[in-house]
Amino acid sequence: MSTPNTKKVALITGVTGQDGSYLAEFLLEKGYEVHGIKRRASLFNTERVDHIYQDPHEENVNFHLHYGDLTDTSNLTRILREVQPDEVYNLGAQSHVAVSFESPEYTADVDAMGTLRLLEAIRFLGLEKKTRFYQASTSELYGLVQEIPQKETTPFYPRSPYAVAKMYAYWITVNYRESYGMYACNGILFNHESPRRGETFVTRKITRALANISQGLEKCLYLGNMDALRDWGHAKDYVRMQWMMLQQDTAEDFVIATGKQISVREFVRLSAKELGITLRFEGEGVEEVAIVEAIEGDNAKALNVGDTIVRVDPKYFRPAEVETLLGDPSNAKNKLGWTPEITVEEMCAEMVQNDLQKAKQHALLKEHGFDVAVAIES
Ligand code: NDP
Ligand code: GDR
Repeated sequence: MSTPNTKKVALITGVTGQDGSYLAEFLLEKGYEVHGIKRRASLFNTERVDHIYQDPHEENVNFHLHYGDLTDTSNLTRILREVQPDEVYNLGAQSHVAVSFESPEYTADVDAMGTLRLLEAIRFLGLEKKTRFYQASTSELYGLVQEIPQKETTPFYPRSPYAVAKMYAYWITVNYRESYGMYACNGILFNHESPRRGETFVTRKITRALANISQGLEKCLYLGNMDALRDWGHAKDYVRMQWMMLQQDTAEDFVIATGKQISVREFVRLSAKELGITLRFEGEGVEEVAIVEAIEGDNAKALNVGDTIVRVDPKYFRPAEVETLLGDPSNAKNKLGWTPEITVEEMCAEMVQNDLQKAKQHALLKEHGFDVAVAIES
């Protein structure tokens, strides 16, 4: 006779992404049975979760992957029916703000309608009293900011197709909570990064490019708006909070942030410092450059004092920019006891060291005659 499953069951959309991978790890450690939805791709796309993969032929498997897509209602409904989750974390999204200007309709389909499809499938299956729902909302909702710092009550003013789509998702989550008594809530998360951050988001683009440049694999890093200010935290701290939000007596929306902000330029400076490089910034606007002023240690062996290693390329400017974001996490602190544990400096150092190790491996292969291509377009 088979024993009934007493473990809590979670379903994560976007499990192959940065947050999905950390959340899956976190929930497995808590003893959950974790199901994730992955998209079909022509190449393997499970790199971030390969280390927690469990062979389905083994016994006591707690991590399961299902093919699926947020644009596919019947697929989502079938997975929900099979999995019968206690908790759904909707992290799947076309999550790149700049790309949303290129693919606005697709972004709306996945980020806005995808959220509705999931909520409606939960309701259709009669799971609305059993299944708790977390929606990955975003500080991009504040866009053209109406108040500093931003908190749960600050009015929204989205500035991209991504943010507008996420605004629909935010309100449909609130609406299903109020209409059907579902435990459904929004985490309004400010930017959070890690060594697993996608390579085209600005922090990872910086740490990766500077590491490559330090080893002679690239010549120059091209950026857009270096004046942009962000409140950057670490993804590990933020997924913990996603789980906490689903463990309360009543569902509520929370801002998750560090309460500190720095500019993109400052993040470049911090990353360079971790490599032993002191940078001098010169010029303004599209003429701005960063020049190597001093080198310490032996990490930046491919560089010389006077080299220009950062320039501006206007192609990275956005049609509408979000210039400044700074969150007020006091509600999360007071009601849930959550505070971030990792500072932006520590996070930056971790990201640089991770990319430096990869760059050194590439450089070594190159030195020994192996032709390794380093993708640099971002
Ligand atoms: P990532 O871009 O790293 O991950 C996004 C995930 O969504 C990936 O697993 C991706 O799959 C998946 N996905 C994309 N399109 C679809 C689709 N059509 N159907 C199903 N899955 C899809 O994002 P993050 O992990 O950084 O962010 C997680 C969530 O939190 C996102 O919703 C994002 O918008 C939101 N958010 C992120 C913040 C941040 O700073 N990181 C801040 C605030 C909100 P694949 O791997 O195949 O591409
Ligand atoms: P963001 O993150 O748009 O805040 O969205 P991103 O790292 O892409 O940009 C942050 C800021 O840096 C400026 N910037 C550049 N950005 C990129 N990507 N590439 C560049 O070359 C560059 N140069 C300057 C941008 O203009 C911007 O001001 C992230 C995503 O994770 C969203 O899914 C999430 O909702 C928000 O954070 C909170």
